[in-house]
Amino acid sequence: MIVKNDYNLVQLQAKVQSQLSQYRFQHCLRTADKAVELAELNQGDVLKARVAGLVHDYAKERSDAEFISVIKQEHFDPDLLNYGNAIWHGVIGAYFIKHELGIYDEEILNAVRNHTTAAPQMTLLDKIVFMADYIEDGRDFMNVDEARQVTLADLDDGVRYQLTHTLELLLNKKTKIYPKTITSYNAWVAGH
Ligand code: DGI
Ligand code: FE
Ligand code: FE
Repeated sequence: MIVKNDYNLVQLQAKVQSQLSQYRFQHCLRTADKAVELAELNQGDVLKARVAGLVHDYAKERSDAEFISVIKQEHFDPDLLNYGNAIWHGVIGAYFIKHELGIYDEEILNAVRNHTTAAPQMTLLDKIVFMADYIEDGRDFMNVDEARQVTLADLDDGVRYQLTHTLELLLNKKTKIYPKTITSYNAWVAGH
């Protein structure tokens, strides 16, 4: 078992790399770097930020069948079956990270679970990973520079920015929205 604060980052990187395409592995490395930067800026735990950033998309390239079998066998909320990889790779991804990478730190696992949908209540590490994923140096969506500026000035404003823009995107694409995405938006952005 990996002892807290005793992560073998070289070994961990190799394991993450073995599960991902080169393109997505590089995204994980950049997310880890950005998470460290945000942790330093916000007095967060730099090591946990690096580990969580590195592993956050660990399960992203698993097959739907593998996720479905874990949802059923491990008794996750069956409503998850109505969604897909976009939601599964974080929520169920934490299960793979725990059992395959031996990361038992619930703060890190929760940051992974919350990295796509955010959550009504977020820890500093949750926010760091949520935002690092969005603004890492390889991102090039429209307004990414504005997202970076807002986030570096105030992490909570960054969370609000991402929640607003992602919800807009999902609505425009008529994508099915996971309930937690809405409750996060309500908690962070919506007025009374
Ligand atoms: O895994 P990444 O691409 O690095 O980033 P991510 O995990 O933050 O987001 C993955 C995708 O999930 C992104 O295109 C936005 C989408 N998404 C966010 N909230 C929801 C969602 N998709 C669905 N179907 N429902 C949601 O509530
Ligand atoms: Fe992701
Ligand atoms: Fe990501």
